Amino acid sequence: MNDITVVPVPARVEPASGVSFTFSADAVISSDSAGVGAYLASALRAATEFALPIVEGGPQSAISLRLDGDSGDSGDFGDFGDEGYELVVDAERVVVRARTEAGLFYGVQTLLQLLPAANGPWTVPGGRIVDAPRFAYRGAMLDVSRHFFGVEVVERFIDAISRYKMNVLHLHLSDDQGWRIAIEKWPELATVGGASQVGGGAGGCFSQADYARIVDYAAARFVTVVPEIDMPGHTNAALHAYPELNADGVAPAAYTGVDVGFSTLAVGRDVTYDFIRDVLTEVAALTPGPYLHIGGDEAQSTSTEDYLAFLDRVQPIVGELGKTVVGWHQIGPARTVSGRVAQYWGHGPAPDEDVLAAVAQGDRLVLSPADRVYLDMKYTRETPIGLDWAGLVTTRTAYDWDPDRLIPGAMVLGIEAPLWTETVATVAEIDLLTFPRLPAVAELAWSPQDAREWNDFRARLAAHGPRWTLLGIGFHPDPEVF
Ligand code: TNX
Repeated sequence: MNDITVVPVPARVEPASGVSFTFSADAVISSDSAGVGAYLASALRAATEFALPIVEGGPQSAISLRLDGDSGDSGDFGDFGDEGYELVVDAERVVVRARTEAGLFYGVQTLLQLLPAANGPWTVPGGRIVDAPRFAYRGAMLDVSRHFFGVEVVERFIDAISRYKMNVLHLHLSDDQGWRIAIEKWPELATVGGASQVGGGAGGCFSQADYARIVDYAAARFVTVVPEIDMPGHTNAALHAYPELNADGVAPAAYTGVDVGFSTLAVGRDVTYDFIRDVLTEVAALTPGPYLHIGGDEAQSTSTEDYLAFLDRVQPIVGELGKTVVGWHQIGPARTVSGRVAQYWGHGPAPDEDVLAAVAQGDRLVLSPADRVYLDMKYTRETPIGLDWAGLVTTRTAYDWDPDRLIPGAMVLGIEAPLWTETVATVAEIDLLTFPRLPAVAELAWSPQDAREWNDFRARLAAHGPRWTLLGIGFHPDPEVF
């Protein structure tokens, strides 16, 4: 295990030199988790073409996935926590142990990366890994509003993030350019609000069954979906679908440009809150995870007074639905509610006043500094797509910082890399902006700060290029990495 190229780098690696395990065609798998066992078998069968039957228990198993709360002598990992695992490889077998199925899943991701990308012999280096995440919230966001992407594309994105032990998919489901989740009580959100996107294409909208499929697919990979309904700004698609949500009662035209800050729900009308309650009720019912993201960014067409009054009415609705509020950090000055999470997307050295207001109220933070982890920023001036308002973001820029030193006094729940899609219309374009920066953010969110070092990371990351190619994933050949 001396030269392993696992990303995120595990918290602790103890190589057993001269020891290794090689899968043979008659290897079997036993697992205490049917789901994780099946996931591993299907990944390994695809690569090895071995049968790899799943058998009941038994020490003879070549690969054994055990749910086991006792971490033995793993010391500082206690009982492995909610997501930790231990992976032991000796000459006879591979054993993954964890307290939860999520932990087993992460052990399996590590095991898959220890194997060759393609072609046997299927040898795993001997030794022991004990691993657990630094942050509980490790996410990526996909903006399906500016350009709509269907269920298969979202599932492919979930596959990508979960391979790197990320556990949150934030879906930006509404914005000026399109509404992307069907709401039974307000059907024209889908049919009218969903029929547009940047550049004038057809747009689209998830049915509730589509959304449920995404949630299930994510859950099978231990990914929590965080749905975002942005408000009171970024709402032109809803305002276009329903005139009564506008202060003057007149629906604006559909919007297919890329400006921000021009739309607002009518914060003084009661119907606005009926609308929000109906929408959030249906979205909450479809969402098993604890969070509802209510946006709150760039409400430049709402006065400060109206904005604060609006949030005082909306945030409690989220609580009544049994969910926790997440909002962009502009919600900081609004009176907090229990458990609230503010998502920081500022840039530059001085933390902004709004995020400090959130910290002062005891909100937890998800960090998405735009000049570090915005996946929609260009890598270099030559990157054919992407924006540059927060600067250029190389892989090293995304990787080389310490989340605990960004905002004084912050309680950091985790890290999220957002992919806004004003300039992103195809899967190839998603890939180009996502790889290799997403694995950099994943390691930032998972691995202990003192286990991360750019040159070491760069070398490990470079080994993943051929894996992505085999999976049909394109990437930016960042010259500092490859
Ligand atoms: C700012 S980040 C926005 C988005 C844009 C993004 C483009 C945030 C909360 N608001 O509306 O898509 O910049 O980078």
